[in-house]
Amino acid sequence: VRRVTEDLRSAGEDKVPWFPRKVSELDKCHHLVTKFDPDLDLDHPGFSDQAYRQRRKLIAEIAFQYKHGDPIPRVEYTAEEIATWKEVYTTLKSLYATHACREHLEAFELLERFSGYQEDNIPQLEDVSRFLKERTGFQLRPVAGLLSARDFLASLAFRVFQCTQYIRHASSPMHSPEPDCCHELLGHVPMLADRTFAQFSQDIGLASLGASDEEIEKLSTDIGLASLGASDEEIEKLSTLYWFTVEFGLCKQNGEVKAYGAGLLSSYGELLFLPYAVLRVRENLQGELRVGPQPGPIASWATGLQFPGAPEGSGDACGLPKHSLSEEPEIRAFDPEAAAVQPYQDQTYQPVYFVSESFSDAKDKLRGYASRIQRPFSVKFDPYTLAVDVLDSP
Ligand code: HBI
Ligand code: FE
Repeated sequence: VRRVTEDLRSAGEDKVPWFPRKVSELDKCHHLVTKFDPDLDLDHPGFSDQAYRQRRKLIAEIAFQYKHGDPIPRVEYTAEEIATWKEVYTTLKSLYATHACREHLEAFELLERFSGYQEDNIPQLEDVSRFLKERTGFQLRPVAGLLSARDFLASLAFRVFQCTQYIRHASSPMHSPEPDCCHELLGHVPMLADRTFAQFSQDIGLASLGASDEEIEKLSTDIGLASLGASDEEIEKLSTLYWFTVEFGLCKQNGEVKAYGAGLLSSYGELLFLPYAVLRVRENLQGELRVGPQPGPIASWATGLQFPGAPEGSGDACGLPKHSLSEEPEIRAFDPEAAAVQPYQDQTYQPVYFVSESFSDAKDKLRGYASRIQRPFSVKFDPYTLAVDVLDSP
């Protein structure tokens, strides 16, 4: 047994699944999840629209052909696609001043000035990628749809954001079951222009590299070794952590609660709902917290229509949507250990939100969490070569 143990120890990194060591190897990180694919998901708004599905295939082809280092091919969007973008852009933008965090607002302004963010123009990924490279070194690469968590997180380790290029179906401008360019460009991109947030995102990615498969996990337990590398379970926890921060995170700014999660910043209904959530739970939070706008009635279309699956007439006297799991959402102080195992919702509003004191506080807490993940090696990103150095742990 001891010899096996030593073999495993000395082999170290060889005993964990393949993971990219340099940015060009992201060409192999292309495993899609078909959960919300318009060809396969009967509930997808574009399922019975052949023209939409054809269009999606055309745009997907760009992602399938793409190799690291290529300029991202431009898409000439149709008038219908631009009309969808316009509706999403104008509705969401009307909420940003009061609901979005400072970092998002600042980057958004720059994107409008320099990178083609306008209501009548869908920005081109190549232009946006250049902007991000200058700001934080993040770059985009086109992806055809929802990517496996492993591949998606691995890309973040290299400061690469895998970005969809197609737009949601015209019949449902305010909701998309899968990521689309509205979600990426309006929700994610402005945040990735912030240095601290960029580092936070990369740290989640680095923590995910080399997560071992169950086989190895079992073997290592059998021979009495501590876990060899982050397991699939660890990947699941990191994705959940990603969900409650990068997708649905809140932060405190000047005594107010603001949104920084891309899922919130690209969902009109849920973003609008935020002040109500804060009002209801304010007493549970430390320190005096105000909400931006005075809450007024929420338009019924923003509650009922936003989520087609929601029961008819759900919502209370002033039109507040009720949550599917709990009557009231909870807002808790950000804690990576708790966020990593919190069940989440991908069909309706979140039952729980985590609020960070600041991005650097969130980043420090995440680093602490990542350092407690057992791995037989450590990884270090080399910004000159965009490669990951794998170091044996002492
Ligand atoms: N794929 N294209 C794409 N976009 C995402 O935002 C995304 C993904 N795959 C997984 C994922 N996000 C997260 O939910 C985590 O599982 C990492
Ligand atoms: Fe996202």
